[in-house]
Amino acid sequence: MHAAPKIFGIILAGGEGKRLMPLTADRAKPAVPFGGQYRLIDFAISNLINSGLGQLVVLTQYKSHSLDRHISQTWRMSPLLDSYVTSVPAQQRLGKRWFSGSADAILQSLNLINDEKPDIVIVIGADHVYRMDFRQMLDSHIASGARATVAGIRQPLSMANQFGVIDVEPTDPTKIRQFLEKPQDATGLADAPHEVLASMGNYIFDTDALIEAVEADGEQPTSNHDMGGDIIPYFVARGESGVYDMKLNDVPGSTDRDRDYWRDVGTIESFFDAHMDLISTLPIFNLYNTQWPIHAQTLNSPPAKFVRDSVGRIGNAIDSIVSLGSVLSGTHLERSVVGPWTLAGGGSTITDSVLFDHVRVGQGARIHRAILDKNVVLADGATVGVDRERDAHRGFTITDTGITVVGKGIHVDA
Ligand code: ADQ
Repeated sequence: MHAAPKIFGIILAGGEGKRLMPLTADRAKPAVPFGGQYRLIDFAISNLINSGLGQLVVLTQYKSHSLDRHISQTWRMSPLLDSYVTSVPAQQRLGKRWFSGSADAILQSLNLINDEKPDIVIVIGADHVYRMDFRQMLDSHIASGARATVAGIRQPLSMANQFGVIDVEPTDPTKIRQFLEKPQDATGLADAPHEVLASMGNYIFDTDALIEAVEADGEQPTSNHDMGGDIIPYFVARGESGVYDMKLNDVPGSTDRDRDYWRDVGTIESFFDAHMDLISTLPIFNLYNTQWPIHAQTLNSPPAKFVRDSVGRIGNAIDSIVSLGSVLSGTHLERSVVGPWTLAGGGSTITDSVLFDHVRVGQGARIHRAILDKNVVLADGATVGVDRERDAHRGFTITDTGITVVGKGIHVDA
């Protein structure tokens, strides 16, 4: 019997997340809060840990302070079990510069791989909401003999320009024939013309192959040094790339509704929609699957509380998530997600909204179809998402579908 391969995990967490502004004004995209008590990166790390992988590094660069703090507070692992998650900033080993792309981030971090000497390296992104058992992808990588394997999932053709699009070899569906990064004119699949097989941005490499590829890429002055745009096409051109179809992935405890769930929450719209998926009565993504837990920071906080206010108005929540430490006093909350330590006062109404932590909502305030970042304060009687013109005039971000976003710490007057 062969010894199990030694595996090393790299989580790419250096993206700016421009399309999530203003939520990324002050923090890296993987550190953006999600679902009340999580941060986006918790999904990637939980999936790796639940897959039995424990040697993990997170490559950071852009506004990484809150991400670093979150990783050290939430993901301290046991040195006794030889498990760790550490965050590693751009190390400027190859000159005084930051990472110029995700492949450059790996090139600059090759010392980490050389120290661990793994057989296989898993490289994944940090900003998706999903469950995935990477052991199953690993089995497929080993069985196919590919030197690089890309995880693929079906997505609407209309979104093809946001993804790497995989064209599988007709005679061998475990091999990639062509890979196009964010094509403008993709064609649909033969059996589903309105869908494409999209790269999930999750890859498995034989270690020597990854080192060879990022070193060769580093010598190319015209390269963007991008995993999707440069490294995967390098393996495809050499006929060495495999594909793992996510529909084969069977995560313990998944329901029929959330088995195929995977959301790139890179835009305000998709971020908002993914929250709404959590709170539907039969959740489209089930946070309550104890067989494949998504771990979050342990909060040393009292429970959430719902009370009448001083004049007897009822505080209640319907079809909502309310995190620890929050108090709704005479507040009506519906179809919303509320982060930790948020306080809402009597006669206020919050509908179809996402509130991060430490938000203060004054008496009689009204919030509708809005995202409120940490430490936002609404004065008594203030509104957000009710009068779009006024919101725009106050400098809030408003999306095409009318979601109002209020940035961190802003005070909203009546
Ligand atoms: P994108 O998400 O557009 O497409 P990218 O912006 O490179 O690609 O982000 C991928 C991951 O790498 C993210 O987690 C990001 O934070 C991180 N990252 C980006 N630049 C980095 C850097 N310089 N240092 C460290 N980390 C960095 C990718 C693939 C597509 C695929 C989609 C799936 O390129 O082929 O379809 O992901 O969403």
